[in-house]
Amino acid sequence: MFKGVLFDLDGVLTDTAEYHYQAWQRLGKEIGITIDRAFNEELKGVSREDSLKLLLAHGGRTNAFDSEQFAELAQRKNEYYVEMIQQVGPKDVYPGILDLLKHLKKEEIKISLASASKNGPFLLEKMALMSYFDGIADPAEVAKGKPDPEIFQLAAEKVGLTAAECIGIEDAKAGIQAILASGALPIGVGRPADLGTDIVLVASTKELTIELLTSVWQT
Ligand code: B16
Ligand code: MG
Repeated sequence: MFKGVLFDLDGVLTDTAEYHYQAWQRLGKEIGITIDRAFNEELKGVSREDSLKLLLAHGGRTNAFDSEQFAELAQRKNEYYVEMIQQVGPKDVYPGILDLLKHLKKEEIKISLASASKNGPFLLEKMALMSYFDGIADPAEVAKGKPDPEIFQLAAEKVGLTAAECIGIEDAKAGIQAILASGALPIGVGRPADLGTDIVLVASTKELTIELLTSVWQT
């Protein structure tokens, strides 16, 4: 039986992936770069700085900004994002998540956060989910973000486990690659068109029951 579940946040616990998209779109517009949802899939799970690099490359502006301007752009995007997440509350937790967390707690399965977001702890507090988490991997502590496995390995470590003893849940391509590389067992939330067909996917977090996790672990 798995001993821990490593949760991504944006796009798994709640819909903040949409706010990241809107914040990048707003910043992009200001510097003349248009992004659509297809391109946004490339940004999901990717750190703020790496996302900005991808955005600039997408607009053909890779070397257009010096390091100070780059930092200002990253900060500006975060300000737009932080403005939007002020309203997030317990009502915004995705369907099925609270039940899953409660069941995992009851079964004494460790719960850890493996989010690339530096706003993760703030959001857990806002959604009243903090008390369910036994550990949080701080993205500032990892040298390489998703798709590198480090954040999932750290999340497992934070609860005294190895990644191989855990299930990882993700909505992003980069995140699924990170889970696979960490040795944890992935479950994806999303569409095969975005996430591929080689791992178990659910279309909605409603399907993320402890029974499903157990059956995926046993197959
Ligand atoms: P921040 P996750 C990721 O969170 C988001 O998917 C990604 O869009 C974002 O750029 C990244 O966090 C960094 O977030 O700017 O708030 O530090 O999906 O890994 O929970
Ligand atoms: Mg995500």
